[in-house]
Amino acid sequence: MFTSAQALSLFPLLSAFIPSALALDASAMRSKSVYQVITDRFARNSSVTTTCNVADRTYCGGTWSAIASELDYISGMGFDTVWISPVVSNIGGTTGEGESYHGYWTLDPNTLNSNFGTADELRALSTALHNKGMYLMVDVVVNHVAATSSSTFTPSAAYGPFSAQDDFHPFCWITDYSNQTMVEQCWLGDSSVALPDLNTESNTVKQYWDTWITQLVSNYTVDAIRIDTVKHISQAFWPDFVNAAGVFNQGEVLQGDAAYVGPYQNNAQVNPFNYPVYYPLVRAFNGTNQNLQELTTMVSTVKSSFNDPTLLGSFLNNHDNPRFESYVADTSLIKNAHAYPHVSDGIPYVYYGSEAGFKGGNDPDNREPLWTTSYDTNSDMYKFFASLNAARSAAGNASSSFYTNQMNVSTLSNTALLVNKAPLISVLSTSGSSAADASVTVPSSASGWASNTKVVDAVSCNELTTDGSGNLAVTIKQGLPVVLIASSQKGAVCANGTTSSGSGSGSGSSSSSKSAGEKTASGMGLWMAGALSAAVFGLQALL
Ligand SMILES: *[C@@H]1O[C@H](CO)[C@@H](O)[C@H](O)[C@H]1NC(C)=O
Ligand SMILES: *[C@@H]1O[C@H](CO)[C@@H](O)[C@H](O)[C@H]1NC(C)=O
Ligand SMILES: *[C@@H]1O[C@H](CO)[C@@H](O)[C@H](O)[C@H]1NC(C)=O
Ligand SMILES: *[C@@H]1O[C@H](CO)[C@@H](O)[C@H](O)[C@H]1NC(C)=O
Ligand SMILES: *[C@@H]1O[C@H](CO)[C@@H](O)[C@H](O)[C@H]1NC(C)=O
Ligand SMILES: *[C@@H]1O[C@H](CO)[C@@H](O)[C@H](O)[C@H]1NC(C)=O
Ligand SMILES: CC(=O)N[C@H]1CO[C@H](CO)[C@@H](O)[C@@H]1O
Repeated sequence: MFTSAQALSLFPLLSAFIPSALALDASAMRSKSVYQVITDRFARNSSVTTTCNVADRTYCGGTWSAIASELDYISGMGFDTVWISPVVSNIGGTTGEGESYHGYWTLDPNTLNSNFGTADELRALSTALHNKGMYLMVDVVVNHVAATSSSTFTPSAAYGPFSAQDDFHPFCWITDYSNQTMVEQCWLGDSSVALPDLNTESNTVKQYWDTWITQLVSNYTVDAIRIDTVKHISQAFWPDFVNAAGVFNQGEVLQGDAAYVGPYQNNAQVNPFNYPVYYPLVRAFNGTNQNLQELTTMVSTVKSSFNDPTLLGSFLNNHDNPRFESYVADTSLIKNAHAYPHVSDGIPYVYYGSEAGFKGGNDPDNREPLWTTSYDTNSDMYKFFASLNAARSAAGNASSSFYTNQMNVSTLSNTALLVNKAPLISVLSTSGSSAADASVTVPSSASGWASNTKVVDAVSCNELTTDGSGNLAVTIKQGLPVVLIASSQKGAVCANGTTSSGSGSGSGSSSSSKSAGEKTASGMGLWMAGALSAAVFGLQALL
């Protein structure tokens, strides 16, 4: 988790006593695993007891301090980075689309959204994360502000820095998404809520945002940023902005076409979420025995379209799309689909509530309050995510090139996908939980495993051994995913040797979520020791 090389790389920052010593760069980010929350919906003070009805689209009371009080729930699953909603003040009142509880309707980027807390409370969340060896990712919106109507919108002091007409592109709705000029210069939104489009070609606007992001990152010791609506700003805007941020960025380019999305990484220096893989991924597991070809083809297309696919954001669910669980009820299909982002190239993102079995469809249904679940750490899916994070972390510990080596994906049968990201090798299945046992072979030529190699499945905790030629016979039971790593990692992925996620075998005891928590605690000890020695090294070098 904290190598001596990473410790050394922190030296210049620590020696200058800048609190942003933890900031994540691309290389550090590859080993992270992100849990996305909607600040308003993840946790609130227990003194607030009003009913949160998602259909109302109103503020339900979630705060930064309440997130800080539930970090063990997040780290207990093995996530180390928390993505929170945009933090700046939003338009008030009720619109035809409810209130600004999600944080995406900016009013004044110079002030914070007081519904979520104070500046001190945001800093306290950042500190609480860092004290646990975790990281803060903040969502930022720079494309637009918000107004209740396009016709009555007038720039004013209420918009903080953006009070001049020249700060905005003239009004027009985006009506043709194939016209990139229109996508960049016309407005998002509709007659209920218009999103006045900032003139990001103006030097005043551009300079403001570059300074703003530097200060935001510094004021709250932000470790990484998530950038909203990236494709709605010209590519030329981004390099200066992301350099001013100085931390890793993951950006929303909401498009499934890899040829369209690729240049945002290759030229604009934004690391997009992997929407090109998202759509085929959903379709691959959206029912039993779906065709896997579209997914395997897209993996190749992504490899040739992006400079570095290992820096893309991998996800199955988020706040903008119907939860996968709104399409599919089969628990095995759900597990296979969720496994993919963790066992493949890129940085895995899990949307809060996936561990709790939430199945909300389109916005606003997919923005359920989590407090109704009492933060259950014993659910099957909670333990499943702990297993996935442990497997990924163990693979990263076992091989220094795990995160940077590109995977190879192929089919082993009509219903079995081989995701080879050695030393983590997974067999994902579309056969569903009521399928009969099925046998497939992971060939030595793909895995690189020698004869008689012992491996363990991080999901079932079953041990398997390759044959005399290094080939591995794998039995897919109940359509569950199989996530394989060398048996030497068994202690790391299967403490107590019991199943961690209700597979067909093993006792399924509840101890594994506890052991995941314990692992995090001991990992923190190591992390503190690393930070301390880096600080001491920094001081010595200064003297
Ligand atoms: C909840 O509110 C009370 C009273 O304002 C405060 O003392 C407490 O710290 C709050 N807890 C959290 C988790 O925000
Ligand atoms: C694209 O949109 C811009 C801005 O609205 C407009 O000026 C231009 O005519 C459009 N181009 C085409 C080919 O429609
Ligand atoms: C950062 O803090 C400084 C000093 O308090 C303040 O002037 C500035 O507006 C803050 N910027 C942001 C983006 O929080
Ligand atoms: C998934 O399948 C359902 C039908 O079972 C369909 O309505 C839905 O559109 C599909 N979702 C996607 C993203 O393909
Ligand atoms: C994927 O295949 C390429 C070409 O055969 C190989 O160089 C690479 O190491 C493979 N990746 C993994 C993770 O095995
Ligand atoms: C990987 O190594 C880190 C740092 O030594 C440790 O905290 C973590 O528990 C390890 N992960 C696994 C799954 O063993
Ligand atoms: C060998 C081993 O890891 N044993 C542990 C199994 O889980 C229990 C409960 O969490 C621990 O107390 C044991 O130490």
